[in-house]
Amino acid sequence: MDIVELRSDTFTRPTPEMRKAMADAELGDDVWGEDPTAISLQEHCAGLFGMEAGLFVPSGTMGNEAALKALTNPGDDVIAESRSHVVLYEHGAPAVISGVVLRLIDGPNGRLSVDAVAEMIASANEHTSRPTLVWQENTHNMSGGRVIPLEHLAAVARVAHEGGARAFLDGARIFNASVASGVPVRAYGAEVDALSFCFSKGLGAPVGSMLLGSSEFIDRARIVRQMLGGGMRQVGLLCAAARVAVDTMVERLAEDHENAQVLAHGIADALPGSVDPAEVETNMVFVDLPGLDVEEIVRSMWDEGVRMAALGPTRIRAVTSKEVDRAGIDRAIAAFGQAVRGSNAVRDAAVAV
Ligand code: TLP
Repeated sequence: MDIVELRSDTFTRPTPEMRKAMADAELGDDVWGEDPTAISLQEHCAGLFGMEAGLFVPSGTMGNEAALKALTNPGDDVIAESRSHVVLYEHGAPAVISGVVLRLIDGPNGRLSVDAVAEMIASANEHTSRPTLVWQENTHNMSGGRVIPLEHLAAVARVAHEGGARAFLDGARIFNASVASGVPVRAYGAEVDALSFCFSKGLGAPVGSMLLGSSEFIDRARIVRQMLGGGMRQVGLLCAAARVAVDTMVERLAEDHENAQVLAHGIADALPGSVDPAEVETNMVFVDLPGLDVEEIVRSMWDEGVRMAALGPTRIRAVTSKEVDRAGIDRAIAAFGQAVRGSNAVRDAAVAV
């Protein structure tokens, strides 16, 4: 049975063109700064985002953590939205690696309130510590892959800068944001001091992320990457696939966004109120199932070859990617409908009526 993989866009596998580029890549020792394929990718990506320099890192998590350490000193405060990846999914690394304190703000749709950030920075005095970094995420994963509009991102960065703090962007899926909004990635890059993005999600490369910023920042980040064991030798092998990803896989993200829309509508038809398709802006569909047995529904879909991820007791996440075509989406909708109709809770409710 073909699997319809919707747990994450991290499941994407490299294209034949990526494998060929890997086989043909010109290589050197990147810890010595001599891998031509890595150098060329870093320069190319810096150019795309209008930044001075770039650094290839093994993962989005390492990119985030190396950036944090390069941009802060131990004891600093960092403002972040409370459901950001850096807050929820990096196992306390900001505290362990950088010794920073995350100051959290709940942001509807992943957006930090400009006023809340300004107030947090302004209230610093000799008694309260001063935030030195403001962290944004675009698209914002845990709010359902929502796009942070450029003007909002810029307004948050502006109050950070006015308060003497720097602005960072976790742009793991910045190309999804760009394709969905029509805003070039360069425009996002212009608003922040540094950013990271991933090759290994919707863009389909097997491994890797890019850190971008000033040359001074990248020099510091390179040392942190080494400290974390992320200095890799003939890394051009991976950079070659990443280059194919940025060169050929960006525009097709629109297809993933369309598929997410179709999926959201299908799920909303099967179970009205569980998802609002108007809130699906990119490749993620969050489905709310209060009162239903989420584990049972996920298992039932799994038996039909459809994989979605349970996000806690009442919610499911489905992420579209190049691994799933329209026929796969149709199968996912059918499997969801069947799972919900077969769910104990729905059956019990029907009996009660
Ligand atoms: N996100 C993964 C999981 O870790 C949750 C996923 O399946 O969505 N920033 C953001 C916004 C991310 O969504 C992720 C991965 C990362 C950073 C980390 O990237 P990796 O997995 O390369 O360390």
